[in-house]
Amino acid sequence: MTVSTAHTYRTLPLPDYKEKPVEEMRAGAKSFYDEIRTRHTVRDFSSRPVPRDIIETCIMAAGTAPNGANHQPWHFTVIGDADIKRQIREAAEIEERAFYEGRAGEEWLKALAPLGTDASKPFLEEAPWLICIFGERKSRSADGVSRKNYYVPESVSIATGFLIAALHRAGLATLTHTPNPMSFLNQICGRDPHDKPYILMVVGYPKEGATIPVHATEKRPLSEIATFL
Ligand code: IYR
Repeated sequence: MTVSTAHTYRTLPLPDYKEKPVEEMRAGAKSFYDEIRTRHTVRDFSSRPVPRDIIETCIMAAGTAPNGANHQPWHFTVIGDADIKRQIREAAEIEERAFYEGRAGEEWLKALAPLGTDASKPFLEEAPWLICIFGERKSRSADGVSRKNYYVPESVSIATGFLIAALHRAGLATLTHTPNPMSFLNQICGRDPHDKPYILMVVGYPKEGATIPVHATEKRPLSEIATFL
């Protein structure tokens, strides 16, 4: 079988890598850790507005994530409109009620007990921005031809990590919300039924007096999460 490649393979010199002295590397690693460890998932959001351009820049950061075949199989639908947020809250709470009233099963509900979550999701209306993150199972190449995407869950998850880190760096709080199932988001966001909603990211300032569960601050030690061979 002959495989024809639509694109020629071209290269350019690594454009922006700059080696750092080891001490600077160490300091860089430490300062990133010190910054990211101050990120906490927040569930009490203020309704104070957040400028749209900050969200746009954070999404551009997410869009640089490594991904399958560089198809960039993601789409971020950003919702600031109060009416659409209300629709999302209503639809999400229907699913959440079914979840907490039994669909989750006993073991799952027991695992969630230390987080204190329940079916009520006021933050879906209170936070200034909701970002619905979709994975595109198919997309279009530059010449408009439909093509399959690869490693969609991995790509979307990595981009989501970048997005959370970018929003945190900007000084914003986030909640990685996952109503289950969340296919109602395709309809509300006007996305193709092939697109899969992965996460509904809630973004804004924490409400004054916001709290977090102690359980969420208990991080496993390095010796447990890493093995060096
Ligand atoms: N989607 C539900 C339940 C939930 C599930 C897990 I796993 C969490 O870490 C947190 C919540 C909700 O948002 O309440």
